[in-house]
Amino acid sequence: MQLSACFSARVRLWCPLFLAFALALSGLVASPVRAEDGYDLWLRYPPLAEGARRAALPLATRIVVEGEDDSLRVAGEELTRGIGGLLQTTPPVAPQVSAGAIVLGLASSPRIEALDLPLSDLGPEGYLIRSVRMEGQSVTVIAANTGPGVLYGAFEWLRRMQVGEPLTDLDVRSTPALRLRVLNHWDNLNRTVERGYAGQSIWDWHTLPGFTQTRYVDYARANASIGINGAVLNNVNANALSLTGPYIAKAAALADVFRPYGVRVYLSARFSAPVEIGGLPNADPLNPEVAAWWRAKADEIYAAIPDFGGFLVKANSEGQPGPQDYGRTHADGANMLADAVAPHGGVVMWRAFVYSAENTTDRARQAYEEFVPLDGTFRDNVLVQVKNGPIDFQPREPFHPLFGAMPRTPLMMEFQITKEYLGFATHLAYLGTMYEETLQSVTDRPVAGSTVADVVDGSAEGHGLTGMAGVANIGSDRNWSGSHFDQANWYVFGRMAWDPRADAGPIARDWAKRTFTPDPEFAEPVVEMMMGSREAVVDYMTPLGLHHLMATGHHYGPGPWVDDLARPEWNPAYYHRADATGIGFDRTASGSNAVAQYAPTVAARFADPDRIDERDLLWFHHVAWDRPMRSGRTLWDELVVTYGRGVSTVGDMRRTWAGLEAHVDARRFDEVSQFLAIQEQEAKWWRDASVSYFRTFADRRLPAGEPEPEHDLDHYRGLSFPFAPGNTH
Ligand code: GCW
Repeated sequence: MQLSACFSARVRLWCPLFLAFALALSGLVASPVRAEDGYDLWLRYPPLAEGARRAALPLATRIVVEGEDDSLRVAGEELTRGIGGLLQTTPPVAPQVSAGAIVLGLASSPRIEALDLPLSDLGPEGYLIRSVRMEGQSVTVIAANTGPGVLYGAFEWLRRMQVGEPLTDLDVRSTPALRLRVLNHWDNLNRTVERGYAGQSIWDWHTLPGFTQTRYVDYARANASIGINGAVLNNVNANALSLTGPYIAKAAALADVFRPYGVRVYLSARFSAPVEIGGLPNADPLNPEVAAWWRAKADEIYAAIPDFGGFLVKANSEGQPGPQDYGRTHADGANMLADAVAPHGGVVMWRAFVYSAENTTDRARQAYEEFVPLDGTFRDNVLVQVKNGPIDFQPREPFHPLFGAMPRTPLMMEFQITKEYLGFATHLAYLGTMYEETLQSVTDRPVAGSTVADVVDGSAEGHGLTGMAGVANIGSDRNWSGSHFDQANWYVFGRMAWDPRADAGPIARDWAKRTFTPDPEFAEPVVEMMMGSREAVVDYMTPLGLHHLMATGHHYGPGPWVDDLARPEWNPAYYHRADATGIGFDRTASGSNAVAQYAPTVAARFADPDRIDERDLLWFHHVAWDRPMRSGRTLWDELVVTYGRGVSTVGDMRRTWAGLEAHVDARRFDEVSQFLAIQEQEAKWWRDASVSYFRTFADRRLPAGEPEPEHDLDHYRGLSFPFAPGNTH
């Protein structure tokens, strides 16, 4: 096409495109702004508004990196990248201090020592950011005892700049409350991800160790930016091959990429590996040959990965092998592995998510019954990893009764970031409120007023070894998490692992500002939407303490009617116990008495239907359909109204988002809009199916104004989704 042709009317429409293309090719104009696809997560560095940019320029004139250290180097790189984007200028990296320099340094470096800063009690990962005079110049010092500490400080400085917080007169210090802040990837070696909704596994095992994608670096950057310092690479339903030489080499290649970012590699260990890949006749933890095999295996791993973190183990749970196969206890198994990694400084994270096919007691009681008698018998380098609630990552559970009940054992929190039970990646549910609810729950154990956070951070029971695990929602999708808003759940997990007393709201605000725009006209409504979003899911899926009502296997959609599965506790009907008299699981003294596993004060509140928070009512009580609720409605009416409230909240969320189009790039705006539309449909499906089903027991009318379900119960029961994602069994 000739340029002159552009002036003819016939081709006018195509010409702007052609001109842009031609100019871009000839280098006359910058290439168009890259479409926002979510890849950059919260580490987006678009230019600040002009006023803010000008105010910040004198505070970022150069970067001084004090010391030879890989973490300092990448901290400098991140500042260069961040300042380059936000302030549209590239500060030189130079050794001389000048006004407005940012000085990154280790406590041990002479120029930092000369400042006499209070660094000694920052520990290995804390940092200090201070506006000081150094060699006669006003500078910002970011200092720590280790490289990762400095990197965390650099990310905090960038965060402040992104969200528009002051950067002058700084005196910021922060230390993580927990030592292990780890992601658990439930990733299989064939790249499927158990309960993963974001594409394939991020780990391309086939091309490792020869090829390490830049995505691995960006993964490590993202983790470091929120303080995550560990990654368990493979599924807890583990394949023993992960522990063979070739796979150790692959894990080592990842560890090399992650090391500058302070992220250590861990592996899930299959308990029967000595049999499967070691050729031993059994995996009995008290068999000296088995213990020797694990010691040699640990030595082999540490030779390849000197800072290997240790093992995560799911044993004697849902068909996984374990010490009980040989009549031994969880402690026997954990201690044997702990002895293998102890000489190298490693840990064992032994999961308490156990329930047994033979045991007919209430599933909610089983972990407590198996683990409490073992308190005090675990090695010093073992943590027992406990899910937030006693069943299984439900939209709402009361806190797990093990918290506070094993004072001589470090208990590590396990949250699920991937939304197995909260609408997969399509439903918008910010989990910060759920994490906060659990962490701030009062256990009244070991002392009155103790909270779950006090137990997890070791302060209540005097443990130095502490941690929090999050089941990752990360995959090969361009936006990492399967949806833009699910990135917030990765983000808030990291932030709460650093500070388990943090509130969910400010973290949501930070995330929204960094991920989209700091403009409060966008951020405020979005934060409000996020803060109510998980409650909406609870309302439309499992209101008032109901739980485990999802369809079988994949857990996609409602299946409250399922009652024919092999094991009783796999059936939703086992959990809701609806009948002509009422609904709910009696876990008081007249029922399973699981309530007695809590501290007496807490148990007394949960056991009293008049005192318990109604959000947990049907978790602990079988309640008559006509029981009056605090609203004045009967239970049946309240149930139906609550389901409906969940659906209408999603409608509100859609309207909120629709009003924010001007603030968001087209692609992300549209993708979120489409997911919200799916969520509204599926919320209604949940509500309609559940109401249709439970009314067969309640045999009562719907409360006035509540619409009839769209279809009859048979319709909902007949739906089937054989290929719903995340179900890799
Ligand atoms: O929530 C259940 C999941 C399983 C998972 C198990 C666990 C890894 O449905 O897929 O297996 O929990 O936590 O071990």
